Amino acid sequence: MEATEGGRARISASDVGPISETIERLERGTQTEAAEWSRSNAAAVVEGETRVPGSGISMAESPRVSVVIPTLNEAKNLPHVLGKLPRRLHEVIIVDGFSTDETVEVARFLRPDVKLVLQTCPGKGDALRCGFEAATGDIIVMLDADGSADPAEIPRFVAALVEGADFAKGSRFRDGGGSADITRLRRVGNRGLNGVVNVLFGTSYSDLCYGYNAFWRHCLDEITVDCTGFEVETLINIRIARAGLITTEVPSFEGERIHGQSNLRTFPDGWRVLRTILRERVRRMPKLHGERHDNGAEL
Ligand SMILES: Nc1nc2c(ncn2[C@@H]2O[C@H](COP(=O)(O)OP(=O)(O)OP(=O)(O)O)[C@@H](O)[C@H]2O)c(=O)[nH]1
Ligand SMILES: [Mg+2]
Repeated sequence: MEATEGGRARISASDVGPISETIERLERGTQTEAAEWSRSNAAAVVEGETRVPGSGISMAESPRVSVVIPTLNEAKNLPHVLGKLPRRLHEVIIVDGFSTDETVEVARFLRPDVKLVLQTCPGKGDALRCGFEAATGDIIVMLDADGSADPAEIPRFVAALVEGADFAKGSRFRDGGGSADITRLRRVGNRGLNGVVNVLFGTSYSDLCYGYNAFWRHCLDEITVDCTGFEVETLINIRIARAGLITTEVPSFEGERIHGQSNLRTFPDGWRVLRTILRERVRRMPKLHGERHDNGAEL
């Protein structure tokens, strides 16, 4: 493996040995199994298929699904995430740029077909913006890389879109969802901010600040991401609602981050979310449309 100026190693074919050792060093036991699973899964992308539950369609036929995964020092978690991705995805996009661990090398090793995007500014919002720009699928799935979001739920999000939603919004607080990760303080903050959005924008969201969502690519026209940080989900949710697009909430279970620590800072980032809500409220937008919810409620 050859070192680059930034101290980051660059992978080449002859590096499979060292990277393999890295994977094993990173994670022994079950994690190594996950890495194995991931490598075979990458090959199966060509051969296997995943059916979209209830829709009778194959993800191999239509639609093409792009998964956008922002990463900041997630080398140890990536085997868990990439190893559980459904087969027959159109593309997997990792957006990095500021990791100081071997995130990029591990991603390339586990998933040789990964599309690697280097973000231009720090922050999850900027990473998603870059990932959306690079995505070429019909459906775009936003997935965290910390191991908390279960990639096996992707077909459920796709099914919600195939069944008529423009935006499939993950929710930890719908029946069937849950979280082992959210702290009491963040739960209270999320509920409060969620309530403010529902009042100001006439929505009936149940989980404002959740990173697991999917949408048809035409939604990109409405959700131009022009923020850099963790307020990005709030911005997207508000713009989707204001554009009058149909949202279905998909129950989702958030596990614990497997390795490392959250990059979210409760108070500064909570403040950024609140500022975003207020800014969006006064922003001149096209006329508000009533938006149908899956259960007929207005969003
Ligand atoms: N590329 C990139 N990814 C980031 C950045 N900050 C966070 N991420 C990624 O975004 C995802 C969520 O970040 P976490 O640190 O787990 O934060 P969290 O507490 O789960 O916050 P939420 O995802 O908003 O609920 C993880 O995959 C991170 O690696 C960043 O600056 N750049
Ligand atoms: Mg997290």
